[in-house]
Amino acid sequence: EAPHATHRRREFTDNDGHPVGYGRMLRKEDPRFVRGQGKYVDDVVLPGMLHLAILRSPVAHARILSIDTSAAEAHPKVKAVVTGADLAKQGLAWMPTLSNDVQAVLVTDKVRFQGQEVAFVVAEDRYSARDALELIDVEYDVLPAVADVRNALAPDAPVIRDDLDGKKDNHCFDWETGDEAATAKVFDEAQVKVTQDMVYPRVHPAPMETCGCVADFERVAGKLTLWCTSQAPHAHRTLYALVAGIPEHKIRVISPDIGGGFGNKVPIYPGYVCSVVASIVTGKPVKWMEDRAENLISTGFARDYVMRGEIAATKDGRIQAIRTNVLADHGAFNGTAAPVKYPAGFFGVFTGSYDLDAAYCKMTAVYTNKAPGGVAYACSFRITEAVYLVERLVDCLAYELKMDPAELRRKNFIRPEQFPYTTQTGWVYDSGEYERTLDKAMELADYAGLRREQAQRREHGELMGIGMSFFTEAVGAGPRKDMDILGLGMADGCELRVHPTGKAVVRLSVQSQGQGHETTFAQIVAEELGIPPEDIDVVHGDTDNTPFGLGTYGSRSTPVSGAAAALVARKVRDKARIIASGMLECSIADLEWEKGSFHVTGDPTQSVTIQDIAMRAHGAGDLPEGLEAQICYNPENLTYPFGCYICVVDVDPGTAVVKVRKFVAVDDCGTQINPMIIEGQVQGGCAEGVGMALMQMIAFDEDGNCLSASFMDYLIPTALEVPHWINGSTVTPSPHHPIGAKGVGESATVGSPPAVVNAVIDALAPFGIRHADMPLTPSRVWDAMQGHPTPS
Ligand code: MCN
Ligand code: CUM
Repeated sequence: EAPHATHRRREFTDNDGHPVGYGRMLRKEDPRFVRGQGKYVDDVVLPGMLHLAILRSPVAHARILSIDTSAAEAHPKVKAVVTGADLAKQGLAWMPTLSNDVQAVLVTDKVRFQGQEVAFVVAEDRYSARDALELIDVEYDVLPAVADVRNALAPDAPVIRDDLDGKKDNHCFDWETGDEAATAKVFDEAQVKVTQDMVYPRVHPAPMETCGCVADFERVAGKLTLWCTSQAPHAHRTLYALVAGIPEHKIRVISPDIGGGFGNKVPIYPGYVCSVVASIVTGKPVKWMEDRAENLISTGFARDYVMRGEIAATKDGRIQAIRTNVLADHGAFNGTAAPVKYPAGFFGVFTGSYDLDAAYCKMTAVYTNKAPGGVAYACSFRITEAVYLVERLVDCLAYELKMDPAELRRKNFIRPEQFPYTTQTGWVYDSGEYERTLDKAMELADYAGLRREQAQRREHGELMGIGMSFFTEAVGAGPRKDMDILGLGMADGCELRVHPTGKAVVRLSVQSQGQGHETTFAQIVAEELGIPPEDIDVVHGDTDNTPFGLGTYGSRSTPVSGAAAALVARKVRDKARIIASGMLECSIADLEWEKGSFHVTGDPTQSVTIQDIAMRAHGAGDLPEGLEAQICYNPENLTYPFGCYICVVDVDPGTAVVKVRKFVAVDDCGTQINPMIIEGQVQGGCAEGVGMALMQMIAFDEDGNCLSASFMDYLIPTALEVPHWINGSTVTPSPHHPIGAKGVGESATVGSPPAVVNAVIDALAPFGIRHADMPLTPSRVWDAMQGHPTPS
């Protein structure tokens, strides 16, 4: 019996009795969340803390003639009132956006969207700060607004960005991908061509917690601490250093618990910068928290693409090419969050899951008098729009060919032996077994049975619809050679330290907003080291205590940071092996690893556990270092998760109300770390998809007034609008990811809207309708049933 055999490894199992680390483990963070013990930004209260409130423009487009702040300054509890002119004196009136544009922190010349930041007040309490906003007198010279993207390039359209040198129109950028000539040739010769215009309306992530921060600038130390609702604390810190000129080591960004991000918390908003300025000016900590209306009208929107899609095929349904022309509404400032080389995000994956001969996209992006942002809302960098386009087009083609949409998809899938597969727009899909996933979804939904039921119901005038979507996503940006945000390469660091008693701490550069990282990252390390997940602490969201990395969005945490966590654990295991060889007095080559312990090959009794090794690593003697490691992981490629969704709806013929009756989601995100969390992610995303497809739109009137500034108008789906979800999965590991995992956090928001819309259109087949635009509210569905095109 070896000296350490008394510490025999115990068999760690999860709640269902599965061995650690991967499996359905309950979330470690939930005990604090369900008890109301989460610590969010608004829970931060510092001695002497002041409160900031922002005055926002009531109109969408206007020159500022004058601002009178004297009455506000005279308010007894007001400490400071700051306007754009004040910021301009410090060179802080404008800040860079994530897309190399500039955005006004506070208006200096003119207002460019309703809700834009005009001035701020700092006061002793939140109420006084808000009261004092009423005392500021602003004279606006109102200008005509560009509220409809289709009018943005009209010759007489007012020029929104006259701040940009020589700007004479509202053109933002052009972008194209694919081979125009080759695609035109396929279209010229094709037997069947279908063209469909469609709009992906502007929507909003609307997380439960709005955006906000507490800025605390300590004058003596010259150090800024910023508690902030940030999905990317490290990237934000660097940008503050570059913009505000505060040395980077004197900035600490802390993202505490985040009450949902969904992309809303990727950009840097003027409110954060104002708070930093306010703390510097007053010498006190300053808190700013948006209210719901501010969040909905002024922060990162999503989508807003007007698309024309064309699909070419043979008569028997072989899809040959897809062509698309997009008019993209970027609002008043281009704040798109995507790697800088990708101004249209990853929209290039509009070729979907199909093996095409050619593809081409031409895009024109324009400025309008609407809030900036772009790409936020569980979008995988514009893949939502791409997947919607292709999955609607395929259904339109099925409609014209009178083919079953499921069979049309099956016929055109990229086949397993074609992976790695380079698409006609240059993306290299890593792995996929699409037909298996399709089969599983059809089986779970009883697709054949549903079609039979539908035929019977139609005989009685009932409107039942079955919709399918099959999506492929590209998630996990970098690699850093191709992908950066404002020069910061998209890679992630990770540090792992095993304490003497065998407990561990892993430090991440990504930031959870509800995805359960405290659980799943512990599980990744547990799987590699055999330390139980409950013994592994996950630290994130504090730039002073975590390694540099680009943060959580585009479902990149698992593909990038998850890989880093696995590799850093393997690095620690390699060190442990050296120590074990000393303890067991054998050569390294003679050691075998079994989760949690090393033993001498051929003699399992000669073994040491990872806990024994940890103690030894910190013990007396001449060992050079403890049991810890750090790495930075730069991914080789993106990962390409995929899935098949089937939605069943009933449309009330009398009221045009759509009821989602059944929804099957089969996802393939490669190796699964925690299937329970994956299901939760998918169910949440499907609910968002139902919201977008049926209920949600950030709408504007012709003067650019936002009509969706509250949850009375911007409808969030509740338990009443969503069905009981049926989840399934297949597992096709990523060949280049160390544990074969792909991202999943945005899959369902991407994949579900077309499934819902396809189902509604299928239900309306008796009316001869091929398309109607989201959101398919009762009035829009009713219009469609009367043969009227939907307004958009
Ligand atoms: N996971 C897993 N096995 C896999 C893939 C993922 O167990 N093969 C787990 C992960 O370990 C993680 C979760 O699923 O706990 C999501 O992982 P991943 O797909 O890597 O996505 P991220 O963690 O990077 O999360 C970002 C993604 C995005 S971009 C948006 S937007 C979104 C989403 O996550 N915002 C969310 N899901 C959200 N869920 C909540 N509750 N709140 C948000 O704001
Ligand atoms: Cu695009 S929403 Mo998410 O990437 O944070």
